[in-house]
Amino acid sequence: MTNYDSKEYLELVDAWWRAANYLSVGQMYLRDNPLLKREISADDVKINPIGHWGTISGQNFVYAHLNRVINKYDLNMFYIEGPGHGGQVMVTNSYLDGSYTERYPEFTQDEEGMQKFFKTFSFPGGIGSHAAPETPGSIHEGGELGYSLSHATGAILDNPDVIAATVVGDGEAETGPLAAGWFSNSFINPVTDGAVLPILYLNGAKIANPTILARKSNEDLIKYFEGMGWDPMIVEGTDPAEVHPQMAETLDKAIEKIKAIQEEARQNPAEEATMPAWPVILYRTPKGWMGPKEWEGDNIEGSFRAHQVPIPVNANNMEHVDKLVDWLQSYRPEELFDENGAPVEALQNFAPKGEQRMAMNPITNGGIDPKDLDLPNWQDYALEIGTPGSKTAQDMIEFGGFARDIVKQNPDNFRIFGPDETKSNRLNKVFEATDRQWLEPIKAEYDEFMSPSGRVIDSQLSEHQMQGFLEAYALTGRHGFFASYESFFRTVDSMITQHFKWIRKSAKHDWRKPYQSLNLISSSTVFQQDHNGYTHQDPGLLTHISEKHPEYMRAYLPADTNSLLAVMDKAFRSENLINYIVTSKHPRPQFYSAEEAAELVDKGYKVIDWASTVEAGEEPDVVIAAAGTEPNFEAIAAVSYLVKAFPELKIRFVNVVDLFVLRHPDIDPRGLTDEEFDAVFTKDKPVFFAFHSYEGLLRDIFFTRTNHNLYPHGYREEGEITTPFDMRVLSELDRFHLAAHVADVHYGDEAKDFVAEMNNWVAEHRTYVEEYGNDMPEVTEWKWEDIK
Ligand SMILES: Cc1ncc(C[n+]2csc(CCOP(=O)(O)OP(=O)(O)O)c2C)c(N)n1
Repeated sequence: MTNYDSKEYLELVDAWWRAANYLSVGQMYLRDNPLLKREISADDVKINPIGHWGTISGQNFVYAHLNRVINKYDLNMFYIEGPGHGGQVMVTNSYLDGSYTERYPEFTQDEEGMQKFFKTFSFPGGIGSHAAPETPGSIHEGGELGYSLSHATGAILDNPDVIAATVVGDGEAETGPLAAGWFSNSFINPVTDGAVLPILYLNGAKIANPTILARKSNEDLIKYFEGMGWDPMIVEGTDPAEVHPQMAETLDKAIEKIKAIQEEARQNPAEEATMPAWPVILYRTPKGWMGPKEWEGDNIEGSFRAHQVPIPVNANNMEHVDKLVDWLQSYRPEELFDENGAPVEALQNFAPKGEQRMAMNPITNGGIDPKDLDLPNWQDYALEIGTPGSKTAQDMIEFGGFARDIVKQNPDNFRIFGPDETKSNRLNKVFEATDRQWLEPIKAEYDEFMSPSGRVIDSQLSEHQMQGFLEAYALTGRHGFFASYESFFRTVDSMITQHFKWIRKSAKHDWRKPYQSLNLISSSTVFQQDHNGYTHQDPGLLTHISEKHPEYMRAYLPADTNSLLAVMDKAFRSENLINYIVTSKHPRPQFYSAEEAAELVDKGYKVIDWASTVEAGEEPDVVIAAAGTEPNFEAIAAVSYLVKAFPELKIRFVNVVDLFVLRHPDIDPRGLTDEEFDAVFTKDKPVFFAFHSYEGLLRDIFFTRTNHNLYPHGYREEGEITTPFDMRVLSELDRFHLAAHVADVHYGDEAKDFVAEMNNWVAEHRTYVEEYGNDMPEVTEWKWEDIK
């Protein structure tokens, strides 16, 4: 029987740590001579050593100790590297336990493999310097700091046996998202979810500054964490001989506490769970621990100066190479690697086995038991349209019915996230099937739909947390969506970018399994902000995502309920995408039948015959196009004014749902060919495009097409607290401006009476809203009438 608590076992932990440190320093500086078997020369050293030493040895120490508790307690554990810039941590540890070689067979566990392994790190054609998608065992890049706790939590939801060991940098802990991340414990159910074990790594410094938390006393840190409901446990010191037993005892205590919490909670149903005080380890060791102590009189160990490459040795500067050699030899590599360069047997035995190696845990590669969603038929929720526009409904309310039944049919792998907005975004029907998961006390007389167990997590006002939860939930093989206000999606546009980069890079590795798509629903949009105004208006995320690689990005602008349902069905069935859906939650006329919606989503656009006056195959005088709910509504109303005044005008009306299919195939492989595009938008006829977002995106699309005769009517950065219709008038996206513009361009002076009439309506509208604070009957009572 192994005695995991013996001095000998801790010596093994120490040997593992030294081996990981040796490999990490080698990766930073060396391109050859990995075991220093011959005298080191400039050819052996990299010209540009790259790496972040400061975080590495301290994390290697944690990793070694986590291996110990995995062995001791037979754990299902994986590693999240908050300060992911310490890329060597995960690659060297996975190289040591053999998993790196299993993923990348050319990096053998011998001298030749080690040489390649050193050279490849942060080297052209090699691997990145972070815990990147190519890193076995990683679901978290850690390049953009702040999301480690959000990702850890998203991963362990509905994975009751898993522990996410999560190293949080003390610099990282100063970011808004990470500070918000400590509240994750309000949402983890000890019965049905796993556990997050945060290890706050107080190494004292960032790139060039001390860290705030590290300068606080242990007493203050304990108050801080206890106040947030955690059970803080301290590990600190500078002498490994003292810190090893401390870390071992503390991790034992933490693991035993997690097990005790779960065991006790699991005596009862999840609905009766209460919020436990989960352990958090406050781990205080010096930055750059056990590396160079000082350089030319300045402290390195313990200082910000340890952050990157701590001593100036490179192929062009070999003056102090002896210091590098001393540093590498200080780990006593001869005890760690055999003559051929393989880890010695004792280390191989120490490594956890199979999928218990953190780098091989299936949760980190597509999930433990990924299942497709069991989706109800979206058409069962579709509205009967009758005469287009005759019926009014709220798209998000109707979609809520579909989402409710998805929840019912997928009780443990579908979740809905939001920053306090599920109700505001009108997903009320979801609460017929489930509650909000919330482990804080519930006050029945004040609260609504709250329970320790539920499929909705929306009780923390943090877009970062919700985005991070969903990202990790999807990265670990589950499904869901995050619904938020359009303008505040901008607070996480950088996270969306990072996620896109992750799936894009992952797709290049055969061993990486595909991911569920990330479904982001943007409601409460720019054109209906009558009680919030300008601060709540920003449709610019569409432009932001349009700049990313098209294979991974979708922008959907469903104009009504049926289109939204068809879009969501497609989104839920997709893989490896970011589906960004912009939709309305307000009462709106409904235009498209389920059949039309299916075609709109399948092809991405459709010429709408009932709103066109030109026959199929005939050349129109003008094309009127729309993308988005209000743009579609206003453009259709504009058609009705034009048809009455100019019955001979040949109008082609087009609705666009999948915006990016309009792009040229040179830019987007899914884009329409020139022939297809011209067949809809013509080669030269004026195109009036009512558009939900900034007009530059449309101009960009048309720039690559033959037809440059584009008149975009999009959001013109004119915001106000005003009526819904006035919001459109301010950007000249309304029916009157649109119709006047079409007539003026096509008929010129001949249309001046009509243009004057439209301008009068705009003037009347202005007087009316300023008098009554409401939209005028000409607008509110307008109904589509058959034009055929
Ligand atoms: C959001 C974000 N802002 C800034 C940076 C640049 N940066 C990289 S490392 C670092 C310091 C990190 O300190 P800490 O989290 O304590 O990590 P460690 O000391 O363990 O390296 C900074 C500011 C970043 N990567 N992400």
